[in-house]
Amino acid sequence: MSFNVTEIREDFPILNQKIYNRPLVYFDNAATTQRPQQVIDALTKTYTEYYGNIHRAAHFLADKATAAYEETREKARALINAETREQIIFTKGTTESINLAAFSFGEAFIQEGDEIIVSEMEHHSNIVPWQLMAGRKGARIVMLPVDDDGRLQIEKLESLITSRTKLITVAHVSNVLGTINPIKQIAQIAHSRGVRIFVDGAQAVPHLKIDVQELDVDFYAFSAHKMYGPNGVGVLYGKRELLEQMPPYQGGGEMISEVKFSGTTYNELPYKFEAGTPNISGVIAFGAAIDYLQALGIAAVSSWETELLNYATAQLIQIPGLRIYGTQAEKSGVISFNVEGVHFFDLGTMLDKLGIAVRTGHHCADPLMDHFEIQGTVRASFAFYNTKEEIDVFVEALKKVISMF
Ligand code: C6P
Repeated sequence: MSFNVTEIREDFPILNQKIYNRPLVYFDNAATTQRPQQVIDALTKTYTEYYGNIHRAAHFLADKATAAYEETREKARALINAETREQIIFTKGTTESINLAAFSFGEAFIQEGDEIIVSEMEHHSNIVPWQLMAGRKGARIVMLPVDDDGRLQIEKLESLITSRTKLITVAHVSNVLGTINPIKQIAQIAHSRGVRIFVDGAQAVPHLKIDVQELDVDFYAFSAHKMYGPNGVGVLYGKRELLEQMPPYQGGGEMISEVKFSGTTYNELPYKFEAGTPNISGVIAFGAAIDYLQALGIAAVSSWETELLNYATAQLIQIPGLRIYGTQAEKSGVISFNVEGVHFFDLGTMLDKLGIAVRTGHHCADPLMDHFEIQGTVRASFAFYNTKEEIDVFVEALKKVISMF
């Protein structure tokens, strides 16, 4: 083990409690992670010491809040190795980042009859905004399929690209299958045909080292609440030449340069895309979450989570009638499964009564459910604060629940 999980868990007060009289086992980290005391303290400190509206006022509190807010922008830039801080746009989460990109990219670059390729394993957040944009612009959505291991059929990508294809959008890591997609390879194929690539990194940034320049992606989106930070904060990264050509997504304060009734000019990047008072304390506390992750080291986090994934998978595949969805080798710490003869919802409810938090249902990925011809799954998803002992408790509980049906 590359780091001390017992010590790490002491930073997460919420983990140290009993649910229905049993120690909490929190395996719903793909939905949202828990926050360390350092993030909670950063939030409290903002409200108790230097809260003021940013970028606007000439007083001490506002100046200090502005500096702390902009410091997080630099931390987010460094985390994903973006070229400049102006390419980091704060949003309220991955969903808003995708809606922003779909709207503004669509306005700038999509014409009637154009095509957008969307992978079959996408979360609804990375499907619906593109459908809305396609509806407005008269464009067409084309699907890139997965195979039965939950692997994207990259070999089909070349033939799906036509002279009308403008963008391909794909998750870096699937929230259902855990599949890690070969983003660099997809970007190379896309760029060789003059197509842009958008990457939904919601399930990747908390678990993998991300370098947007090395991956050579055009856009990258992620959420703070899935990486030990506050909810209501997210990031959209974009290549500067694209962001500069794209019109604002929302109008309001701070995104303008000058407003006249005869016409308005817009602020420079990134403020052009940050209308209104943002989640000031949330962004500042997000900085503390990035510091926390960086101090642990993403490589150490990744390797511990892979150990947990392998440990859990080895035990689960022994259970008769249990099928795991998502079996390709390159996988992050997410296990979706069903057990023959038992409804996923019943499994999840009974596990909850034993103190174990998992997610059940379609995981906001209906097209993927259709691919596997299922209504939903049970999903266990791991974070660096999880332990092998918790996996043992989970597997024992699961066997007990199955035996009751
Ligand atoms: N997936 C899950 O349980 P927001 O809600 O905007 O922070 O993230 C949306 C989103 C986008 N893409 C992927 C790949 C995601 O996993 C999610 C959120 C959660 O799987 C909640 S549905």
